[in-house]
Amino acid sequence: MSKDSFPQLRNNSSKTALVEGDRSYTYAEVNQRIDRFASGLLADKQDLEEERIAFFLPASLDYVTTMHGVWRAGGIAVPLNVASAVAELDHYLNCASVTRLVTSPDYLESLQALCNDLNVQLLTVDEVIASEATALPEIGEDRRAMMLFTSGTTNKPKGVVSTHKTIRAQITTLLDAWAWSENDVIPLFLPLHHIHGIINILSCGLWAGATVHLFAKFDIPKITDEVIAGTYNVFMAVPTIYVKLIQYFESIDAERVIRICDGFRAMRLNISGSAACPVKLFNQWQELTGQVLLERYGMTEIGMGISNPYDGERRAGYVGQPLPGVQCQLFNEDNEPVSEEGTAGEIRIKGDNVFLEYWDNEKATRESFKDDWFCTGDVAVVEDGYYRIMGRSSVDIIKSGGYKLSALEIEGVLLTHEAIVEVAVIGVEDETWGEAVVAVIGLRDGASLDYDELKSWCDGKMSAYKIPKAIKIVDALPRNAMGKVTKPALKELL
Ligand code: MLC
Ligand code: AMP
Repeated sequence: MSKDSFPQLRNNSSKTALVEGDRSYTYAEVNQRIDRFASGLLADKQDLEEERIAFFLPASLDYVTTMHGVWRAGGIAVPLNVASAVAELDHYLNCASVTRLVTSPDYLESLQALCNDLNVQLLTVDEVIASEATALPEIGEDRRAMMLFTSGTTNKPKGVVSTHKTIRAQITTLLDAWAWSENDVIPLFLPLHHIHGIINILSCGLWAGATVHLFAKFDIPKITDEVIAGTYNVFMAVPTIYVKLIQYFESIDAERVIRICDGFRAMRLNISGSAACPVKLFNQWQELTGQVLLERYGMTEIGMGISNPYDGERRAGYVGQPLPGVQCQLFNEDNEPVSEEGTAGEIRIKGDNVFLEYWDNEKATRESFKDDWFCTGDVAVVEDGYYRIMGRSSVDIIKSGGYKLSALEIEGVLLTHEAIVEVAVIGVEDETWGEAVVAVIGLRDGASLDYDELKSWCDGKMSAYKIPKAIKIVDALPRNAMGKVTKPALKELL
């Protein structure tokens, strides 16, 4: 495969690729470390032949080393959510038949028992790295490269598999569309088990030869200090981050607010995505910083599909137009293409950017495509040439802080609580999170439950961001004639 088809670090110079805390690493250093890691993974093998190697690592040099090392050695990279409860990892490791899990020394103790149970080898990056690089395999671009987990409407996340070609297409369309260059400097604070952080920020940045500053979490004081210092010229985030920045401005002195806003004003680009950017937020951000947010639409299965333009009108409340190389068509409920403006339809996508398959789930893969179009489940309308996302039909998908959460998955965990006999989890409109998770609960006779008690019970059983923000106890959940809980009716009860 030509070097150009591989999702790689294209620069090999003394230019800074990554900044982590007070350390920085050049492209040459990172590349060399990746080669040694890939060699260590291979040991005496020629090629990992799509072995699934998972990693549980925050944004760090080690993360980049592992991701690219797995790619260069011919494996499938399975990045895990470091905010996951250990109990949730079981599904990912099993589903992907992971053989090795790479982590940092900090997590070894908490992961060891699970790895023993599943017969997965647990390793640190330093344990894998070989003393010198050996020959690495040639890898065809149609080979599987990465598996990310996404919450569907079923209660267990599915493994979305992309090939090297998919990843390259997802990266290269954005490099042109958003005018990436090696002069760019971007902070990365989003989680690295989703495409927003992995593709749009980390992979685009490294492919462009830019500099990526890595943060294990969204550390507002530190990141805004750097914004004041003029460190970054590009900023990409979910709407909740912009809301949190505005809330932060309300808690600090006016002079610092001005300096932070000036820092944003000087940037070449601020992007919002992963969830709808409310028009109010779009306007507030423009008033504060002069930045006209570029909103775009994407999905784990397709990378980015639709984007407002870099040059040209960025319209509040709209996601723009299909990106170059991405075919996009709306379809009505009768499965017919919608061609006129103003008529809503489901977004369907074709192109090299579309994933290969759901891992080990031929049925789900088959059902998600119609006539070679990938069916996103998102409904949109075109108005004056721009797409507007109207939402997705399932009430069982909650959109919170840029995450897509499965209500059924959360219900499944809550039902294991001894006081709970029935539960419905719903998303309730919320200014900060987009939607906040709320659980409506029916209790066993004579049982009682308060919110704090439930919240601490949930700790360790699910990622913190899935834990309901509020609960409501009811005598009985409203059900339809089929006995199914009517969630829209529930929202009216709150
Ligand atoms: C954190 N909390 C959340 C939450 N994240 N609650 C609801 N929804 C969320 N998403 C809760 C925690 O449980 C905690 O609760 C409190 O908020 C503070 O936690 P924190 O970790 O300190 O919060 P913070 O760092 O501010 O995190 C907010 C965030 C994070 C916005 C940075 O949620 C995040 O990184 N979201 C982005 C997810 C993402 O990358 N999505 C892209 C998917 S890809 P308590 O009670 O303990 O105080 C995709 C395709 C595409 O969708 O188009 O991009
Ligand atoms: P995920 O499955 O986690 O990759 O999340 C993808 C989903 O996020 C999409 O199917 C959309 O529902 C939603 N999404 C992404 N970007 C936007 C946006 N700009 N506006 C509205 N929804 C969005």
